[in-house]
Order: sequence, then structure tokens, then C-alpha cells
Amino acid sequence: MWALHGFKLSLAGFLGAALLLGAVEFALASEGQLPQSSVAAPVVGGPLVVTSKGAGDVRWILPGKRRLDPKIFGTPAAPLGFEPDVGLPIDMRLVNADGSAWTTTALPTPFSDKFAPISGYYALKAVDVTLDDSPASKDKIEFSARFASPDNNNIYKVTSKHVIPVGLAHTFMGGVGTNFSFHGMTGIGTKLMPTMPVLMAFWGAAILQVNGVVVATNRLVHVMITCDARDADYKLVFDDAVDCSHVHTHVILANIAITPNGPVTSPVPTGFILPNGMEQPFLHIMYEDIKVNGG
Ligand SMILES: [Cu+2]
Repeated sequence: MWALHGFKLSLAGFLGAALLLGAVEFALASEGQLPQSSVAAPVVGGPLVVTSKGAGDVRWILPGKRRLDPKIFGTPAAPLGFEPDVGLPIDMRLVNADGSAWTTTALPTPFSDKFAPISGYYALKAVDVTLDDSPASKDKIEFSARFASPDNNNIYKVTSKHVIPVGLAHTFMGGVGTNFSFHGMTGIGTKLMPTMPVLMAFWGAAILQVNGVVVATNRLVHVMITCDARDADYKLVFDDAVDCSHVHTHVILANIAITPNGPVTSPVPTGFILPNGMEQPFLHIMYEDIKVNGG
């Protein structure tokens, strides 16, 4: 059991995960610290309790390059979206033949268009009590997910009962956030995901089991229920094609372990070997058939 109060987590790790396959290293934490309150300010109308379940259509995201939205990343002549931690460095981008536009990330990322259908389910209860980051946040989660690897050789179980109440590169909203917009242009979370309305998101510390064996007790897990960010071919869309007529759930274990000294870069021990012989260093699981209740 870890004392999570006061843990400072940077989402640099998501970018780290994005680029890990190229063995590019990023600093985990920036020097500055976000505002945080010793007082756990309550959300208006709260506490808000969100319960959700998913099963049926479940997909494993494979590593791949992410197409770059000019609205988020600009052009080679006028680049945007290179902020530390959430943006994409200029030298991590590819350009088109005449150099007039960005095309994709230079390296494979967890935010690709490639996936494999798998089986799985999850159950979630999140309570959004506290408005913003505070070591005294009263936000709560109970999360459990099971899913198979694409080859069906591994069964994974991810459980989390502890929110991480304070972010560093950006707010974690006390651990649980509800009814906000996120990623893309917002500056919260990686810009490799489009700007999306979010019903609920949390950041927590997770236990990971593979085939019944606990392989990690300290993984950063980020779960979010968002408007649909995939098109009919399951390509990750740009901002203008996010579709709120359908919502889905993202479960992400980035290459970050939580330690008493803060977050450290550490590949997720997935045991899933990619065609190039590398072990996939992250988990990004999508649940498409979900139920959500809030109040
Ligand atoms: Cu997110």
C-alpha cells in the first residue's frame, strides 16, 4: 500500500509512451508545479457518482504512427503544439513531399489507427467530490478491467482503488474529473488525441495481473469515457470528426510506474510480443459497447 497523497504525476509519460518505441527519452517532470490547494474544494452539485460497464466490442490498440492535425500541430512554416509534456517536439514529426505539411509522428505511438479485436469487460465506479488538484482530494474510484491479448494467449486484469490526486504537467482534477473537454487543444493530456468532450476521466494507481499473476502493483492507469474519437474504419479522427452520438471508454496504461520518489519511466510488462520482436510497452484498450450512469 502506498501513500499517494502528494504524489506528483506528470503526463509527460503519455508522450514518453508515445515515443518509447523509438527509445527516445523524455524528462518525466517539468520544473514548475501547478497550482494546488491544501483545501479540497467541492464540485458544484456534487458529489457526482459515475458508474459504467463495458463488454462486447473491445479493441486492443497496436502501436502505430499518429496523423497530425494541422489545427493542433500547425505547419512546418508555422508549427504549433510542441509544448513540453503534452505536445509533440518538431523533430518527432514527418513532413510531406514538398515540405508544406506535417504528415505523422516520426515514431510509433499508442495513438494509432491499428487495432486488434479482443474480448473483455470492465466495471467502474467513480466519485467526483473534489474540483481540482489537492493532496486532500476526496475523489474515489473502484475500477476493474479484464481483457485478452490479440493472440488470446494472455488474460489481463487491471484493478485500481486509488486516485492520484495531484497532477504536474496538467491538472488531474483531484483524481476524477467529470463533464469537461480534454486532450487536443485543451492542454490537458497528449495532443496526439483529438479535443474531446469527456463524461468522466480518472488517473489512478493500478495493479496489473497477467494470467493470474501480479506483474506490477504501481502502474499509472488513465481511464476516460469520451465522445467517439474513431471513424467508421476505426481511424483516430481529428477534432472536427469527434462524434458525440456515441461514447466509448479508453483504458490506458502508459510506460509510467509510480514510486515513492515520484513517477519513473518504465515499460508496462505486457508480455505481448510485436512482429518486430519488441514487447509492447503500453496498454491502450477501447471498449465500444458501454453503459454510463451518473448523478
Ligand atoms: Cu485522456
